[in-house]
Amino acid sequence: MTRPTITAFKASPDKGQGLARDMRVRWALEEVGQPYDVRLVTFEEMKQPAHLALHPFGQIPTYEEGGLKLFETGAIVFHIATHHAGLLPAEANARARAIGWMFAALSTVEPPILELQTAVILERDKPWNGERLPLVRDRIRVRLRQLAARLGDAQWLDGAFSAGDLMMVEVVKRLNASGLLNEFPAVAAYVARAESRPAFKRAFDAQYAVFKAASGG
Ligand code: GTB
Repeated sequence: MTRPTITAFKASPDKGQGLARDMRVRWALEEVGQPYDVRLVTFEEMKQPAHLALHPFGQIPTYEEGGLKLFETGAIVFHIATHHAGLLPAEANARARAIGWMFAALSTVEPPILELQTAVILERDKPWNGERLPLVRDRIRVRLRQLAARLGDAQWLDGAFSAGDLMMVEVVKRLNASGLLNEFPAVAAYVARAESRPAFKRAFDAQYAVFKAASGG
């Protein structure tokens, strides 16, 4: 594989806490042992034609590899997982199920979590926010309860760690600040287990180094 280049925030609003979505791509690349380059972009640059040619919605991350230009973390992680060993099982049915978990993370579990972020950050001054927040939190609880039930005593969602777990953990760990994960110890332990993987740590450290360098540290 040609060495890929991804984009990430020059100044991530999370101050390097690994919440921006380039973490998903960095982590996948670290899991499969593929070195990569990072081009940092400002919010202004993300809305300029050069970046919009890579990402029609003016967001990060993007992924360039030879002639391939990709956006959307689901597509990028899937591409990495299909071109390297380590993130998807070889057996066809197990592979299909792992891909299913990637979709479940992005289309079933992530939407209410994004709603919560919207409610907390963008809608906090609305007069109806006090009524909306508990509804959204309950919608997330439903998903976390179902996820905990499926995990049971297992380490990962379906056999060995896969791109499905990577995506699910990336989605669920955005709840860290909400306190909701504490209500579901099996899910919290699942996230902690994933975060203790050496590849996760390398990815986290790499994106944190961007914040440290920018803040003079
Ligand atoms: N569905 C797309 C994908 O999965 O690739 C979503 C991409 C996306 O939302 N990108 C965000 C972005 O570029 C960064 S990750 N936003 C800028 C814009 O839309 O103008 C979202 C994000 C941003 C900041 C934090 N944070 O600071 O905690 C967490 C997550």
